[in-house]
Amino acid sequence: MAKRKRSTPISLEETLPTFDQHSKAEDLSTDTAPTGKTLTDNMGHAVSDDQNSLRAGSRGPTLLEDFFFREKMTHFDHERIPERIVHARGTGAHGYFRLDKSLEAYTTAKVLTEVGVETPMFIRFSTVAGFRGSLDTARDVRGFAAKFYTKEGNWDLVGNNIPVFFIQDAIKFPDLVHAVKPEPHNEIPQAASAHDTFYDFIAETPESMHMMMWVHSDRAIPRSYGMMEGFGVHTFRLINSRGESHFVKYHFKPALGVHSLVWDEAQKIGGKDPDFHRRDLWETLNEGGTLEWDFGVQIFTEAQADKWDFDVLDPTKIVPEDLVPVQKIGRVVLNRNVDNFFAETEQVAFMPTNIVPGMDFSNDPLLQGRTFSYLDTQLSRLGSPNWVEIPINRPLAPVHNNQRDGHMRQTINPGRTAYFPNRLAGNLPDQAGARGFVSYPEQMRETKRRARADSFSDHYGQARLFWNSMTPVEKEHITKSLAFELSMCEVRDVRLRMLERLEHINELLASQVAVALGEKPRAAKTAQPGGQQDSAEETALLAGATSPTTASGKLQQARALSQEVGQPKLPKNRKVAVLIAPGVNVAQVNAALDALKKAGAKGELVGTRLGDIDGLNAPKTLSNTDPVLYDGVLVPGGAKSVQALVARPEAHNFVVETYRHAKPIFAFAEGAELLTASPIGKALRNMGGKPDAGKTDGGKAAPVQNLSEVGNAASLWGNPAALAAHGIVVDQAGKDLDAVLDTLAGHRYWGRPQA
Ligand code: HDE
Repeated sequence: MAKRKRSTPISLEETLPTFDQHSKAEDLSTDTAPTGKTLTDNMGHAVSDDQNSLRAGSRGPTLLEDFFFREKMTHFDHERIPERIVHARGTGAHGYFRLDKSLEAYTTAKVLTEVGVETPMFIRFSTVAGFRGSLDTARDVRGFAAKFYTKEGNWDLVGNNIPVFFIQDAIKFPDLVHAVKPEPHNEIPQAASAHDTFYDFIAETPESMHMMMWVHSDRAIPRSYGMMEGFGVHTFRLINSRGESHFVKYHFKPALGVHSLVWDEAQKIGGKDPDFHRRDLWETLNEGGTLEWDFGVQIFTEAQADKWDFDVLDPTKIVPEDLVPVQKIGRVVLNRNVDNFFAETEQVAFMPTNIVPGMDFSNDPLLQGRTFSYLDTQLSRLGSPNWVEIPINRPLAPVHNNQRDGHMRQTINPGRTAYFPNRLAGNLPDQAGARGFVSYPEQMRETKRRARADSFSDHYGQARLFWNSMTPVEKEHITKSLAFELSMCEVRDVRLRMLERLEHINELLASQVAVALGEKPRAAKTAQPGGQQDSAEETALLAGATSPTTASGKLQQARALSQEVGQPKLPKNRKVAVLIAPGVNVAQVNAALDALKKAGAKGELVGTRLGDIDGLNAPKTLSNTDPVLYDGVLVPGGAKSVQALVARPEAHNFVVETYRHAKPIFAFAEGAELLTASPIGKALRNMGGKPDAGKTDGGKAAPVQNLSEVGNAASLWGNPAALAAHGIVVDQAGKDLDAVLDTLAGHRYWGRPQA
């Protein structure tokens, strides 16, 4: 990659031979400092001793003249900048967008019309409520903020992984955020909406009910950033060369499909590895992998929108894909980690006002408010109007204007004119006229007033559409999530007001939550909720629960809302724990690791101790990692190894938790002994059709003497197909790696018998 000199920026001419996916990396390289050999201070003076401050005698006081000490300490004292008021916790990566299909009929924006061009991008993912150091796996909306460094200037699509929002008008945003953030008197709870002030506000804000359905669905606890959808949320405009406007909604569809954690996992991961999502992104890219999305648009005319029974300017509404399909127009690829988290990820600043010619805003009142807030917030967070010069924020397109000075100005503008018009400098830089950004000349004839349109008043119709579109298991997860969060509200009145709201969405939903909260349900028939565990009875009951919709384009169900239906399912970017101890069948382990790697998945060795075990290198131990951090567990054969695992409660925990969280379990040869010896042994034998064959039960493992001959494991080998149907592969020969990969691709096996 060639280093670009900042004095020769990309020109505005049509031929831009150097504009490709590497252009931003080259631009950043001009500010990337190499590690030097000699330690210096910030003025370039070589430092003789960095271990001792200058003292009057070796036991005397430190001297004020120690300019090196003072410089170092002063810099340290000022290392922090204010964290983002929302979306403080996040991480990002570099990549590019390649356009495959031109939108020339709708826009003049080059980024959406020049097929084959790879526009450099930076994407930052985030949670909303937690502080900068909070856990990744909180139940929350995820920010999906994308910066496209286009030839025509930066385009920021500052979106979320949920296509609607809590409120309809930006003026309510400070209230929403105050309500969800830790309560002001005691600063509790961190990164959690499960508290009184949030639901006090939400219960008084019925427009949030559609969003409530999304944030209580599994979408709010993604498995990884690469398994999330991204949405521009608002309706935007595209303007073509004839000056015609079309409405557009933007979508990022993950190549791996949308997949999630389960709530019990998400909570435990918060303690075991609060950097879970950040680490996953970092490791995937570091190991040469990518995160990819199809980039798509829903395009429709104002006339079309006028016929629907919801308002496309209302950000609490989607445009169902059944009404306007998403056209995939290109690919987004993240392929490179940052070099420095602070310089890039912390200092990156997004603004919905960063749009390019050929695009425009709509009158969505939430979007309109955002057009003010982001510049304002960058000024306080980054401290100067010159934040635009920070390498991660500066555009690849050249910048020429008469803005000058201010804190930390980097650019050196020669010449005596800093105004326009300027005959002294030939009126340069000159205005671009029609080639520049021109606002869409929308006709306006309205009365000025503080009011919301009647077309914004249906708050439940699309919440019901979402609810109806869920599979039974997804419905159950929504009821459980609501029951969990509301049960954390200490004020009963808050809980009761929320139940009232939920009744407007679906009676059974509200009733199931009511039962869990110890309140009287409205529905005649309810099921006992199974706590954290899915309950077959509750799932069955909810299967039939639907409500008539409104504001839904007359649809009763909509496509692409359920994440259990129609999503790609691949083993790629999945991680399997491989439990090993001395005596493990090394050939089986190596074959499994190879097969996983070839499929883009990863096997991680979890040993009874760290490091070398029979020539295998275990980077993790049963004690320093946890089943919630993996997508499945593999217990290879090897009598001695399995014997050692059977003696370790943590190994049993791997099997039990993986079972409870509905994830794949693989046992090769004697490895099946760990399954039968664990507390799920009985359930597995029942599943395998040999209820009485096992010798052990309920965690009371009998000492295993000669595993290669004995066969508690044999009790599972009788009917492997029955187990396979539940995502459990017991393979006596230890060779069926295709079965492992297929099962891993299935991700979750809901409805396992309770154990
Ligand atoms: Fe934001 N939002 N927001 N927001 N938002 C910020 O800007 C704001 C909204 C979103 O990774 C802040 O730089 C208002 C919707 C993302 O750096 C702030 C309103 C959507 C990020 C701000 C909204 C978003 C932010 C805080 C109501 C999805 C993280 C720090 C009108 C479409 C960007 C910052 C990053 C960040 C204001 C609502 C997405 C304060 C006033 C709707 C992804 O300016």
